[in-house]
Amino acid sequence: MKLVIGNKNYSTWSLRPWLLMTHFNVNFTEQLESLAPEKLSERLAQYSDSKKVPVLINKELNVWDSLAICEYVNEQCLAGRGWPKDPSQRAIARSVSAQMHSGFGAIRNEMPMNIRAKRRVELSEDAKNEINQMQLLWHRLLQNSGGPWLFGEFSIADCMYIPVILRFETYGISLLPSTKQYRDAIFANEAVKQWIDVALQETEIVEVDEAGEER
Ligand SMILES: N[C@@H](CCC(=O)N[C@@H](CS)C(=O)NCC(=O)O)C(=O)O
Repeated sequence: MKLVIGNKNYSTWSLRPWLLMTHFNVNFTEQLESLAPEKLSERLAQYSDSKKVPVLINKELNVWDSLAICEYVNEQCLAGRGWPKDPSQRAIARSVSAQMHSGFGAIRNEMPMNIRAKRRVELSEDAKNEINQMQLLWHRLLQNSGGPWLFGEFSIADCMYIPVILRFETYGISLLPSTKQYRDAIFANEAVKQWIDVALQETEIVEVDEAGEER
């Protein structure tokens, strides 16, 4: 299996399935497509009509969209271990994952992932509200599960939210005590460390993802 991803410094969507596959030791190779604007659509169109990464290629099958890839990997390689065992918890895990997938637009727009940078941005009220809403969501889930992951064991739900913690790090967002513990679990995770190590070595600059002032 091959996972086509974008630049590790910037590509939150790529990070999600990559983390799932790396954390659970799925056997895969990766191919990096630069997100620089030169011929971007043409380059990405070779993998999927969506012209987006990530794309998972398994023989004749191409699966695009980060959440669909996570679901496919969960079924094909993890025998369901990607989601909580309990059906109710699984339904909630799917709900919060879908919530991240289709929501929190202000966070996404105003705070692009930029792992190697430390920046200050002027946030809108919408973004501030989303940050509070998200931290409250994490707080409730962690209280209910006992941590260290949102549903106790590492799951696809964590893969959806870990990129946000990396954004919070870049833009110096202050964390609730419970989300600090979540942050620490994330930074101690071997798969996360591997991704960050490579992201920090990347030198390519993708202008659209550079936001804010140095801090
Ligand atoms: N909903 C898609 C979004 C993927 C996405 O937007 N990927 C970005 C990179 S992080 C991309 O390919 N951008 C290229 C472009 O928009 O031209 C997913 O979950 O995979």
